[in-house]
Amino acid sequence: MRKAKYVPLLLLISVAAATLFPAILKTEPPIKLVFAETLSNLDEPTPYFYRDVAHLQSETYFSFSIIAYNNDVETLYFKVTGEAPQYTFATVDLGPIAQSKNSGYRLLSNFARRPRPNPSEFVGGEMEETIKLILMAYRDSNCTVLKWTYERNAKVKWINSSDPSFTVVLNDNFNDGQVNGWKSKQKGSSQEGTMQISSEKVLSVPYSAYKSTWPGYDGTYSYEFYKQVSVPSANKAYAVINVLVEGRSRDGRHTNPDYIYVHYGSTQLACVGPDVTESTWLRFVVPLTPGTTDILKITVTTHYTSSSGFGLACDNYLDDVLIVVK
Ligand SMILES: [Ca+2]
Repeated sequence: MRKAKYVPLLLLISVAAATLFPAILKTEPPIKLVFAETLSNLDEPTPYFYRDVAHLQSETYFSFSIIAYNNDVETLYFKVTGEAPQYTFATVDLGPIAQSKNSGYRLLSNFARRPRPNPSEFVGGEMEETIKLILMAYRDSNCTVLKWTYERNAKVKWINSSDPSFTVVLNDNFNDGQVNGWKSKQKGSSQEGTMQISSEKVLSVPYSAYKSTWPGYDGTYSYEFYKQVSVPSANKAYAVINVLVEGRSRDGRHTNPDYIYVHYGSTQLACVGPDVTESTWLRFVVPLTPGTTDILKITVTTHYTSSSGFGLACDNYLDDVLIVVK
């Protein structure tokens, strides 16, 4: 009974506060863009993306997973591009987003490219640069009447894991034919298995760690590939993880890997998707907390399908997992 008395009073205070102090309410911009890769720090003004220059080709490509928001009162037509010294950005058409809706996760695949930075320009094996993503909202489907522009900066933190400033504390390249404690299981299941060794797809010859996954049913399921790691005390620590996913096909049907996430413990450090690029090595670089021991985990969420009762698996490969500290 006493509780019931207090509820209207609290409501009244909330309404009064909103009426008297509208400035304290968080105001949303008419349109905005967030990086899905950094969902854990969405409200940070400049989210960080990490890249490792070691063993990169002469040109490197960037893919971003974003969500675009339309907080306006009419449907708008969205485009996104970017700008930064040394970078070349594509302009991607995101299509219409209705009022008060968002685009959902969108993968800007190979959205930006940049010549490989020269490691001699790095200080202590690190280098930082700022990129700007520009979201544009138009009133018409031909994108001629621009209504809003929203800019969002992000930092790209480059490391050179081969730099003598860094100490390599883990190097799982699987080249001795051992899986080095990497395990796998279906998300939510207690049935744990070990990964296997493969020579089919490798980043460093002759072997990678591998797991073929098939849940037994058509539908969307997630599988986790993980290992407990110890990060020694240091000023900074990074993990570099290379992943290749490939869904199998038959009779025109295809099992489609959709998202890849990286977690350290319960913290999500990276997310790419939907419809992640298949059959190519994707490199994730994430910061770890020095002086901690926890589970380093890669999660792959896949749309599984079958044909004539034949389950089409997803093949998941892992190679050259590094942890470096300085
Ligand atoms: Ca290898």
